[in-house]
Amino acid sequence: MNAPALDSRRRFLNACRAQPVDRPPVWLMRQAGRYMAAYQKLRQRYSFMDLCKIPEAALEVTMQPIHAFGMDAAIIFSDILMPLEAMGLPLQFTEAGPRFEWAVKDSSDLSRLRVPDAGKDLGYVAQAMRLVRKELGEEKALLGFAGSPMTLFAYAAEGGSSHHFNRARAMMYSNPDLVHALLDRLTPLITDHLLMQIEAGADAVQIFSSHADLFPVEHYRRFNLPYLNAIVEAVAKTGKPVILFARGTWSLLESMLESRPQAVSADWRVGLAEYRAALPASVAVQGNFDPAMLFAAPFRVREEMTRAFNSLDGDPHGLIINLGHGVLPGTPEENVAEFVRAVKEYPWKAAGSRHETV
Ligand code: 1CP
Repeated sequence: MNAPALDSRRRFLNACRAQPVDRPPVWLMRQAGRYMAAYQKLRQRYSFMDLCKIPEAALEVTMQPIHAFGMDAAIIFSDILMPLEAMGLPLQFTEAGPRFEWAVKDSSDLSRLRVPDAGKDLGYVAQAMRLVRKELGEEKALLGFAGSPMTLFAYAAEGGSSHHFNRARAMMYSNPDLVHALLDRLTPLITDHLLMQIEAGADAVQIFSSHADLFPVEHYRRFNLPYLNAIVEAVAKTGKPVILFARGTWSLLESMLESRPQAVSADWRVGLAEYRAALPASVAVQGNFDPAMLFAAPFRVREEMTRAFNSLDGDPHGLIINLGHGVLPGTPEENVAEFVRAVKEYPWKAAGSRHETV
């Protein structure tokens, strides 16, 4: 017997809490953005920063993929780097990625940073969130997000985007006190930013430890874990689920679980069935298809996804379907449509309780 159909919001929240669902919810990291023609069109009129800071523009971009593809959840259009800009690091988004006017290199740079007020300096995110909440209605889920302390530190130390974050990695050895001092400044701001988004209507939040795989696990434990734990603990008091993303998920899994997220967002290197077997039954897994898969023909996308769902015995429990990282620029929109349809049309098993791993 099939479980009664749920609305997207209930389905998403049940999935985060590993409670019964009719099918897993589906959304994609970076579901709004450069691969969409509608986004490109808006970008001719607005800079990326304007799209983030003008609430009506952020509303429009946030809704574009929902209208086009019908995901179960929307994610507010913004960027993890906005809190750094609010701290006084002027930010530009160039063809080569984000660039700050200056980088944090020593303690005198640290003293140049402002102590922002999330409500005031990032208030445009909350305003956009309220607009999206209204437009989405009661039946779709809305996600807020932030970068993890270590991720924001890495961008601040590097002065922008980087392949290997060599300067950030070096600083962890050469000046750990400075790193901790910056993390101490970032943590309350990230916490307030997430709490503000929840107050403005987010049903859940995702924290991105995007480049965690570049750092030794020991450094994740020293320079991310305690700060992340404080953030997750503060969010937990609101009762809203936290989804924790880290690239390099499999090697970080034990440490990630120590932060007690409701869901772990996994990259694509290890299969969903392995994650399900490795995670406690109360923790959901989100993911984890290779973004490059979306460059194959639609029938291959469907085939790959069906194979992965079969490997889970069609059991939808504790599962949020997503990519293992963001949608890549140049991805055919038709394949994003197929990705969402493949989840909706798969013959999922009736809701039951997830098997305990032994
Ligand atoms: O139009 C443009 O050229 C801007 C491209 C763009 C977009 C669409 C950037 C610059 N950021 C975003 C939006 C964005 N960024 C969202 C929006 C909501 C959605 O997912 O639909 C989110 C959640 C992010 C998060 C983000 N920004 C992360 C974490 C996720 C990840 O990819 O690991 C990171 C690392 C960033 C930094 C950033 N901002 C922009 C780019 C291209 C990058 C990453 C790459 C780099 O370091 O060069």
